[in-house]
Amino acid sequence: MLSRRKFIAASGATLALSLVSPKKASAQSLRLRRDLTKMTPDDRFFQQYAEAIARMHQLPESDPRSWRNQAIIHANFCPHGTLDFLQWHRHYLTFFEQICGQLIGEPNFALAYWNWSNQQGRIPEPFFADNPLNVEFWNDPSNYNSPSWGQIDTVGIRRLTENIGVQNLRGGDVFTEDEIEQIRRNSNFNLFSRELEGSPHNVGHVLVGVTRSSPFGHMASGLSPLDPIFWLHHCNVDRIWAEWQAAGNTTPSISNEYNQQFVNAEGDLVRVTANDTRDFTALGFTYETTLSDLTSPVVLAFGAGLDAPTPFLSEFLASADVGLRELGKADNTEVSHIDTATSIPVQADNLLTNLFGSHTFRTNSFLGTPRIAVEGDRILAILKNVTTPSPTDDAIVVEIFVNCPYLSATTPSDDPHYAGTFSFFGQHKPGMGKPEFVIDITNPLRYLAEKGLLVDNLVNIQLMPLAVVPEGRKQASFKVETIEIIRA
Ligand SMILES: [Cu+2]
Repeated sequence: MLSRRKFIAASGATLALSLVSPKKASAQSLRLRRDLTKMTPDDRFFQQYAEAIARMHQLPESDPRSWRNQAIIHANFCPHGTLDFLQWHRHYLTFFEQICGQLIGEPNFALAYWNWSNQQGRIPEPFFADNPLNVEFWNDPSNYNSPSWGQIDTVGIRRLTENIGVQNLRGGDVFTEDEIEQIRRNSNFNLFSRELEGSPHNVGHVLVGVTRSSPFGHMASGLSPLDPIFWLHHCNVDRIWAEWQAAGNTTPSISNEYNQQFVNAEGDLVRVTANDTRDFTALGFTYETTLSDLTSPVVLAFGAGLDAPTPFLSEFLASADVGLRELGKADNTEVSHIDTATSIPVQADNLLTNLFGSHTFRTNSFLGTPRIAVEGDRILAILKNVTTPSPTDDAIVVEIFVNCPYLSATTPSDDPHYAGTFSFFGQHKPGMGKPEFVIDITNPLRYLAEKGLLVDNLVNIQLMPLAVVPEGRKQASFKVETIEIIRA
């Protein structure tokens, strides 16, 4: 199989070109969010965060900053499956971070990001010790009836242990650095946001929260913020968005207003908008990984047979937003069930031509320095109008394969026909449209093309829903009504 990770270093690797860099405040004045998985157990962060959680538990029920009230904000207002998913959660994290800082008297207190790509996606040791970071330490019952999630009854447990990380579980390959990098390469915000949400974000909630049997752990529900790891899980989602932004990609304007949803460090309700989040340094924080300047971009090339581009970098910048092109679309009426493959054939025009075209994209994830890169075009499957399982039956991961003649529930995810995985999380809000999921199918298509198996331009998208734990609820069913194949 081709390795898209192998890159050919460009000729004339260092190009002296000054680029427009995103607005940057001085790094010292910003709260610096660091990688949780690289901290030693005696890092000050653990003690500060534990103290903040303890203080929030001590606040009276009437204080909107209490641990439970902060979690209820999520159950009442969080948007999932919408295009302000990232913006809403960025506000949510930032106000929470300021509340923590206020309560412990450390205004520079910064959250940390749980980098699932590191250490097989394990949670560090202090989260299992006898202290406020351990979800079992409090054992808060959720017991809440939410307008969008219905009755939530979860308890303080997690499926992960000190030795089992999310990458060790079925569906866990969405957390590898290769997969995250693939998501960051979407220069289109909608595709980027949906892939980030549906795959590592949703799968993370489900794999952490779905335990052997009901009641599940908090992370599987709308009251997931009752688990201290929630905030650091979302911080990692936010970090990936910040890196995508720092590389020069554009988040479109979304006019949503969030009035009286969040409270500030003093506990006062605030009025904010989705667009307020686009410049994260204006919100007072940054990440270790977004600090580098856009001063020495290097051109890299990805994919078989690609040479690094020779024209001037400015031309690549101008063309970095590759046009999206629909190659094919199909409707489906078949309902999907656990352990059973659903196959949806889509006729895609000019598949081979598009599979071996190329375009540039922006990334800052190599050695921490922003780069312009060229790669072979990618083909994405967009699963549209998805009728979701009921909230009590959605403890599943859905693996996607392409043109696999022998697909069964035991086909492993390192099979060359495997494309990606998504889960359902929080897409039940009344009146909300049916969610969409974005799956990158380039790798299996390139494998098939190399084997000469793509002659008739037929892309057979196969869904394999799997119960997260065998003891979990197994009756989940859902329907993907439309599939679109696009070139990105
Ligand atoms: Cu979430």
